Amino acid sequence: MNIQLLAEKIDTAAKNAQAVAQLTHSTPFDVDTAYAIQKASLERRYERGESFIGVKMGFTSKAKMEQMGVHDLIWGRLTNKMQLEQNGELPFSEFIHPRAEPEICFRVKRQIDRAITMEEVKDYIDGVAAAIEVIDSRYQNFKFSLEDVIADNCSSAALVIGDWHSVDTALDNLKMELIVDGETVQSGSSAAILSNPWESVIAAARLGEKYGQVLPVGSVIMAGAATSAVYLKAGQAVSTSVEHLGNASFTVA
Ligand code: OOG
Ligand code: MG
Repeated sequence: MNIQLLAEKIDTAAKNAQAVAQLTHSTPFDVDTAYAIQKASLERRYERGESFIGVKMGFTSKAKMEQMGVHDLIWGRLTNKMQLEQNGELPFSEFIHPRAEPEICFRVKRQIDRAITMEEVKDYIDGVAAAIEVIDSRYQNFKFSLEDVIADNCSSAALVIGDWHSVDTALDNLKMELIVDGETVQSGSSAAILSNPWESVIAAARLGEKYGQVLPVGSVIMAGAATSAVYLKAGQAVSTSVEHLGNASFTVA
């Protein structure tokens, strides 16, 4: 199997906003190979000048697992090109079928290069924030297997992060809403994220160690959506409101 060729295929689909058939339909591969394809596709982005800014965790809530029919924790890589400014614009034409979901984001204070425990996790993080993740599967009809979504960098497409708050903010049961044009379209609790979003940081450290992805100082960890994701349309105003953490917002251009 040619990992570089598969990486090129999925990277080109993302770059040109052109959906492709699931890679495993023509070339079956396992989860470790899927992460190797993800890594190789990200190398292509880095060669174009993008830089790594952190990781996103996926399928950390039941709502997401059920919506997408995939039941394993996954992780993908985020780059600076994906990050929108707070109240910035998402250029709709650069995506295939983008969806938004409400998340919580963590900022790394001390380099994470190994698995960490719940007792020490706050030594490694210096901020938490409300965030929105925009996902955009490069596969037709937004349908994929576990291996295909991992190879596709877990549908990572864009993100916006709100103001940073203290790590002492309790995160275990915060109301989280996704609001489109002033209407609440999704509502849930941060408890839906692995019972407690801090568990996502621990999972990110464990998977980072396993797959050789260091999280440098200042990088971010997106904890995964608490609710289902919602399709976007040009012209919409989108925001997430998280109890005690404020908002993150963008408009769809
Ligand atoms: C995969 C990404 C899942 C999350 O927060 O659970 C994810 C997808 O749903 O396309 O980002
Ligand atoms: Mg997500």
